[in-house]
Amino acid sequence: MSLLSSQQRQRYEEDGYLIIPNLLNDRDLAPVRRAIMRHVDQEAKRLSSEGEIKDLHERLPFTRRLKEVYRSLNKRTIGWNQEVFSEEIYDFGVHRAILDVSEVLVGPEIQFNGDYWVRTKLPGETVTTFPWHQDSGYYGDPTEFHILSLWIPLMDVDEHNGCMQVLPGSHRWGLRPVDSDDEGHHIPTEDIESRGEIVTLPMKAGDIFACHNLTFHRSLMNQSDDIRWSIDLRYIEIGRPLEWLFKAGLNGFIARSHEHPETVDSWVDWQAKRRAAGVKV
Ligand SMILES: O=C(O)CCC(=O)C(=O)O
Repeated sequence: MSLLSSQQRQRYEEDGYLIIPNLLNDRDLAPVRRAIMRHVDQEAKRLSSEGEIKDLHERLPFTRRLKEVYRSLNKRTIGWNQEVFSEEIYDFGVHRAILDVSEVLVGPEIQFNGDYWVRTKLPGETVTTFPWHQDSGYYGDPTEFHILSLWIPLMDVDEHNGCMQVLPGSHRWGLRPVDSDDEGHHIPTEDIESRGEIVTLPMKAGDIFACHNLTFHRSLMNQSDDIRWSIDLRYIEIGRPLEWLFKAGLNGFIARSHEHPETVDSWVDWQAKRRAAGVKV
């Protein structure tokens, strides 16, 4: 039986997004949190050995440690990709429930496109407060085809700690022109808010926000005291061109194929593909 009802699939097609409640549990999310904490620990140790910070803040929890490690530094990042490249992320990318959802929305032949990001959304930070955008607005030309983005919070999110907002149906507006702001965000050149109704998306850890690559969405500022962690994954049909990601060292892997199951990539295969793109793994 499919994980999504035909009504949910229809809603995704009509609105360009779908909230899938309660798809994952804490055990599913734990390995992603572990990969993140490992990198936070490496960052703290590196900064300490370079004399940039005095305290490793080792006792602080997932929701606080990076904030304290970065407190005195002017560190800014829109997210982590290679930093958390690991078997945990591979396993999460091929998580059965995630691939079952992707199969309903993308089709049975699925690539994980490598453009995944852990968002280190620190309190009050502007660089991780993403203004209205279509994911394709970041890609430029080569995205005439459907890319499914799955945005997965690692904690409960609401308006206070920086949840997502969406303009339903905006995936039917085509790819709108963009400009860059001072933070490197790609922002629309027109007033797109006046064209649609803003829907705010509070979510629980374990819920998934599925979003079409042309759907306008944004994330609110994190006004809480804790870090708002999330991960976003992207899936496309096998056979769609991915050279533009390969050039950026963000190549992915074949995640599921009913037609040619022998072509599905293992963790070792994915590492080899990243190496072939010139990335140190
Ligand atoms: O995580 C966020 O705050 C926003 C991420 C986002 O908009 C995206 O990945 O397209």
